[in-house]
Amino acid sequence: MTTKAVIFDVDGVLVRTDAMHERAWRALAEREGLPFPDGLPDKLRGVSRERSLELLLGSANDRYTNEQRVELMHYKNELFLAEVRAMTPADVLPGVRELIAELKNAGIKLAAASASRNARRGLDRTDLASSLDAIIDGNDAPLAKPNPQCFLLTAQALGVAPTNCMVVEDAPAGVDAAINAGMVVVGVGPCESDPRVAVGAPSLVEISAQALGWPSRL
Ligand code: B16
Ligand code: MG
Repeated sequence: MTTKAVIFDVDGVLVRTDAMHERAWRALAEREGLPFPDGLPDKLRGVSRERSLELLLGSANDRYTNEQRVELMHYKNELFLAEVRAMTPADVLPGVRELIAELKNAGIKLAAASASRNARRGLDRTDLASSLDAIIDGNDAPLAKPNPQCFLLTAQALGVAPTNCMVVEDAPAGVDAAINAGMVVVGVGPCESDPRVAVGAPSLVEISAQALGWPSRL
């Protein structure tokens, strides 16, 4: 198998929006008097807004009407967007720009695929969008990870077969989605030691084009 494209997840892989999502959900939990257990932030990675709310509410799910749930998600999203509007290129995660430069030099196509309906804004604010050949977000791909839709649409947009794509993910739901798309996975952060990933590392600082199989020409 020849890898011709690398598809990056967005929140928690390219930009620091994972921490922004966490702060917004935490603020909502405080407003509602709900617990926010230590393990919850990692469970919210890569899953849709609707599923995130269900996980946050837990046994309190039955206490809320559908309209109230919509208001809760709106409140969280507004808090999140306030942070996104203040993003700068400093919010790109360590190692990202270096790896993108190396992969571009090696002639690899690059893309971003995210469950987030807000993903494009963060990529624009950080100037990463212009480095990517395709961006697919939660508006383009309404079927949330672990459904492979976002990765399959990204491969299609790049004109590369799914089996020639490599995905970089920080969330188990995203690893599932990539595997369901028939793609090889690089796991970072919480997915570093996931047994399903081909390469794992704490962050992209530790990953070079060479480690992914390409000779670096830098
Ligand atoms: P939104 P990713 C995911 O993005 C986030 O990891 C997850 O925490 C969030 O709930 C989801 O996007 C939906 O985001 O509410 O902004 O549409 O990791 O797939 O880039
Ligand atoms: Mg992510």
